[in-house]
Amino acid sequence: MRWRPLGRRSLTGAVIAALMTTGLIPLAVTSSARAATAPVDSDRAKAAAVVNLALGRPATAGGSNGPYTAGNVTDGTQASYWEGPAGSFPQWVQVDLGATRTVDEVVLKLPAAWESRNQTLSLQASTDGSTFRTLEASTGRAFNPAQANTVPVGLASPAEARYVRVHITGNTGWNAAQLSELEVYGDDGGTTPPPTGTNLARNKPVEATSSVHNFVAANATDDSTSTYWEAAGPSLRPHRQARGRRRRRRRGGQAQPGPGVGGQDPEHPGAGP
Ligand SMILES: [Ca+2]
Repeated sequence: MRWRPLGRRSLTGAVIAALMTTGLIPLAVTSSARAATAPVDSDRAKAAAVVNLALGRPATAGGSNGPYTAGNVTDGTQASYWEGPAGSFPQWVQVDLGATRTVDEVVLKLPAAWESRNQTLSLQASTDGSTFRTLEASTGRAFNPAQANTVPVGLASPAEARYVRVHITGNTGWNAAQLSELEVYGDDGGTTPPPTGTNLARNKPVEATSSVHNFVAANATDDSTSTYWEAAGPSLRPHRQARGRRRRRRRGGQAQPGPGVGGQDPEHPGAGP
């Protein structure tokens, strides 16, 4: 049988498969493999959209009016709101997500029954809390009770952010900046807990003080009961020494002190300290 070279397509597939196996390229670059094994973007967006990364997270503002403090924008209650100092613009309110996340949508709310108004605002983001960049440029955003005073703002492209800030320069309905909820959606960073019963150690890195032959530590986390880890022999020596001393006592002999107690190793005379 004659050897036949692989066609270009087969060869490319083989190379990609080898690189994927060794982790040199991510799965995402192979569109056909991605379609077969990973959820498509729309599915991921739907799954991510149910997680409000800002809920319950610390919120701060440049200023507040009495009891209408910044924490009201992340308490999950649309009826409670933050309000900036009267007659003072611009104002800002921000949330700390606790870690840098990939954000793709921000939803702004005012109490659902309030009469309609426009607030001129921009969205900003930061990864360190001090340097902010613009996510969405300043524009008038319409809060309308017909839409439950809810304003979803889909980002033009996903952004890395730990701090998401709403910067407000005007409000047609009240002489102050106002916001009742600042919701942030995106990748939760894998913080969703795994299903109950998941073996968290499976295929994770593992170490041991020693091993013998191919009975390596990784055998303890490979999810196979037919492979096992075994420590190297020398680590068992103290037990063997103790057994030898017990035998000598039974024969009426005098046990010799072992290493570490001032004597010599009975198995290796001259090897003591
Ligand atoms: Ca609230």
